[in-house]
Amino acid sequence: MSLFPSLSLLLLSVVTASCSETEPLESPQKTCPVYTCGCPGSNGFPGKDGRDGAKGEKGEPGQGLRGVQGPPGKLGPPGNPGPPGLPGRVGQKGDPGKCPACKYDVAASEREALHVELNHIKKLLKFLLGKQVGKKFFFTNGAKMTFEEAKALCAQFQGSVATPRNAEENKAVLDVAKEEAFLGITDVETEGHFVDLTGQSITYQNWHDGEPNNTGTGEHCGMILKQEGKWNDIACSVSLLAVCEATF
Ligand code: FUC
Ligand code: CA
Repeated sequence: MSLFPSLSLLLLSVVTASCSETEPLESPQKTCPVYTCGCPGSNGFPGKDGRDGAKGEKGEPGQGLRGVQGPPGKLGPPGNPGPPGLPGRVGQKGDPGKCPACKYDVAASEREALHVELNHIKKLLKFLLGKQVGKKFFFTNGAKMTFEEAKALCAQFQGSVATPRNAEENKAVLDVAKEEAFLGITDVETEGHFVDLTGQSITYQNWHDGEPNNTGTGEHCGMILKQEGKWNDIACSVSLLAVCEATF
């Protein structure tokens, strides 16, 4: 270590000690015995506080006890909709719905009773009519009328003027008709081409020899003769027995 700093310090101490034992500087006789310079003044008051320093780094967690858990935070925003789930099982069959157009809602027990009664009436009607071929029934009220009147009468029973489609049906019509009766065929649209009342060409025919001959002022309706159930064309305006056909 150099001796110079220590020597300087020692010298400064001597000067300071000397100055502290001398009279105030205002006295002209009191001078520094070593140097001609003045003595250092006494320390001033501390200066003002400096500005706040830069923010320090976050400290380590404290060692004290952990505080109680705070209240739950605010509700977050709703999440995105999830994918559609698997289809559910097929449910049980529901009750029959009510018919909005129906004025009355008929109970099932009442419907069953009506069904039984309707079947009873059908059975009686078939017995009285007697003439059935397959599902088709032939019947008459015994009255005579024009062809147009016969059509209107049969329409009341959701039926038609009797139109035999084969020999069996033709025999049934003959059995019902106690006299000559209209058939449901006409050639009013095309002379000589007889069609049924729906406009369809007929495939079964049983014309008498020489018929249809369209005699007189014209004969555009068909009829069944009592002779072997043969057919003749006749004027539609004449009055003949009306025989109807319908299914039940
Ligand atoms: C035959 C028939 C006519 C009529 C007349 C009386 O000439 O062809 O349709 O029935 O007889
Ligand atoms: Ca004729």
